Amino acid sequence: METKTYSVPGIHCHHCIHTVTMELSDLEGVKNVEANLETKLVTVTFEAPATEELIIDTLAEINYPVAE
Ligand SMILES: [Cu+2]
Repeated sequence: METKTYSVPGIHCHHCIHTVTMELSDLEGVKNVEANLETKLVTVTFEAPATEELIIDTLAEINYPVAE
């Protein structure tokens, strides 16, 4: 199990929080998602088959790309 935090500047409101949380939670292996509206940080706890690459790719696909 791994926990990583990503900066997602596209988060603007509670709808964004909901979307990001739902989409990442749907990934097999993702155990917990916490998205913070004020800091725009998304903390994800996951294990295989989920990977960091999959999480980053998923965020990009739903138009919430992770900041470099
Ligand atoms: Cu929003």
